[in-house]
Amino acid sequence: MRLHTTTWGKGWGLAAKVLLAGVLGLVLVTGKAEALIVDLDAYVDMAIVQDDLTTPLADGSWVYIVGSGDNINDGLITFGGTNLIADSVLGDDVILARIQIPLNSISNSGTFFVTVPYESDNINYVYIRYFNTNSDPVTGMVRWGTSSMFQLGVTLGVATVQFDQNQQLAATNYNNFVVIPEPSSMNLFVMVAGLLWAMRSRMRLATGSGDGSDEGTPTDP
Ligand SMILES: [Ca+2]
Repeated sequence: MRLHTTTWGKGWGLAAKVLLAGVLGLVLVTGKAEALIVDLDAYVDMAIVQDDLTTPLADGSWVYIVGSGDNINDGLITFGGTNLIADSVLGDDVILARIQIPLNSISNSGTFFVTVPYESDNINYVYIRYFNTNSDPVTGMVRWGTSSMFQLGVTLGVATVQFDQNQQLAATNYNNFVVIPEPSSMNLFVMVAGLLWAMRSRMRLATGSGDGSDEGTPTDP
């Protein structure tokens, strides 16, 4: 009887191993079919300049690499009328990377070079958005601009885009940038504050239960 049980145990062990191998194989195969991650080599050759059209953007200035499914730059989210949110996209646009000049380039050159992985199934076009500021996050009155849209052509798993090939890029737009807290984090803050308040009240009730003088009337410290 004991021997019989052991044999069953071995059988199950083998079955489990075969099943696990099958599941792993399936995960590997489907994983390969789904994620077509491609490297984008993104750079500018000529300096991105300030609004005087001469001075390169200072070291530390922000450049966002933005992808899109279609060939339309859908722009930034506006807030309170004319304010813009730097870290925002609309439509099918996706921020692929945020970098600071002169990444992988020489100081005061107003240029950069960066390799950014992206999903080639969803992203067919790419552009850059650049700011004449090193403020993090980008806030206040800031000069900025965007490049043209460039279609991505993948060769041997790499797409290469030089963003200044049709024009010298200049930060000539001038807008006020704001940062608003995300609704989810605001809700979390209110919830945690509420929990702390409830715990404080409860602790006061527990400690004050001896004399019963000021139970349930929490006051500010
Ligand atoms: Ca788009």
